Amino acid sequence: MRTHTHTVLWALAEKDIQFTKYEVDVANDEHFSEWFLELNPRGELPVLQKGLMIVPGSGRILDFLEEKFPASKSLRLPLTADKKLASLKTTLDKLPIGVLTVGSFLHPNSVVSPKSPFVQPVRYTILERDESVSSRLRSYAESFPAFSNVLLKKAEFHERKREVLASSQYYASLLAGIDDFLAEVETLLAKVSTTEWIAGDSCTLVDIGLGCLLYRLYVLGLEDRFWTGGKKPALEKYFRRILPSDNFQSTLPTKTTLLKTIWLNTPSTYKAGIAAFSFSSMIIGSTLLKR
Ligand SMILES: N[C@@H](CCC(=O)N[C@@H](CS)C(=O)NCC(=O)O)C(=O)O
Repeated sequence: MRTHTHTVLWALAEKDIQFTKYEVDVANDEHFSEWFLELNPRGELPVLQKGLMIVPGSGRILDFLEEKFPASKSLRLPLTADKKLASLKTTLDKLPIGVLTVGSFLHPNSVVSPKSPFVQPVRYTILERDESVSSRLRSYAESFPAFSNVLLKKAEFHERKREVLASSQYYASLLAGIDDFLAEVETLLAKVSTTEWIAGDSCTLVDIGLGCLLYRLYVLGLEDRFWTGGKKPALEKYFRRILPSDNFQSTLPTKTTLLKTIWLNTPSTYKAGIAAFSFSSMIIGSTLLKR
């Protein structure tokens, strides 16, 4: 589940807006195909289409939903909310979640217990795909000249990103930056320990951004690094409260989807290993039956 898409799905659930979901096949670069680039030349998810309106980018989609569905529950911060919450939201929108994800695969020592679907073979495939993304972007730039500027800029970004991320020092400073941010969140949450959500009794866009960030850190296996074991008790309690809530749960991939993601992202060498393993257990099974 991609974090920016996750925020939009959660907002749609909170606002009870009906929609049809189209899952873009990122593993096969469908987000760099011509039809998708027509919707969002940046080749990024999510994109929302309503009639003739095309809205790319989670921030713009969330604003659009607030504006165009005034009858649905508002997710805006109440006017009386602590001013620090608005600046928290601005920081949340800027956090480099994709960079953090790839960094956690390159520097696995900070990771304690990665969750599904980020199991080892999938991490391997994502890293491999990330390594070749800039050269793929350069060839798409040639195939689709109308989008070449933005695709070439993206290619440069990914090259720089890999260079910087190779340094464990850089990655450590990224984690430290996130830790500082979460420490600020901890202070705010500790002040409002009696309310269900960060700005009172109703879910807001800050909760959605924060909840999706915490969920991503959790599936990457970074919760021990940041909040469990008494490191940030108010944050831990907040995340535990969000996780089972109905609207949040409705946005999570089902077990079948997760298994499909894992299978599609598992290199064939691993698959051969799994097949060989099941074949040998079948033989053992039939030998036992004969006895
Ligand atoms: N600013 C955009 C960022 C979206 C974004 O980075 N999406 C990621 C998935 S969470 C993506 O599409 N990555 C593919 C790529 O950048 O090539 C937003 O808020 O929606």
